[in-house]
Amino acid sequence: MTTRAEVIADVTALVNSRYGGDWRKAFDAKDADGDGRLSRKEIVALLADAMDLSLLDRWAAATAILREMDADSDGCVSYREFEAKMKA
Ligand SMILES: [Ca+2]
Repeated sequence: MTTRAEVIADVTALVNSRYGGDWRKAFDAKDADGDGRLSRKEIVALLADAMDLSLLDRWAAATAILREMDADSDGCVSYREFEAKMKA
């Protein structure tokens, strides 16, 4: 199992190393369809870059992230939701 702290630590490391610490840039890069929200599939792609996990574990972690971050329950994570949780 992947803990929330591990996910945040690894995603933060990715944002720092690849996007110069710019969360907005990282979010936009992973928002593949450009709708301003990260879908489960887009979150899985983000985790694939950030962490060395099996596909199954990536999906489980993405589901946990959605459950926690998706404040308005639209099935996606908005930048506001993403930033609020990740940078907390
Ligand atoms: Ca999207």
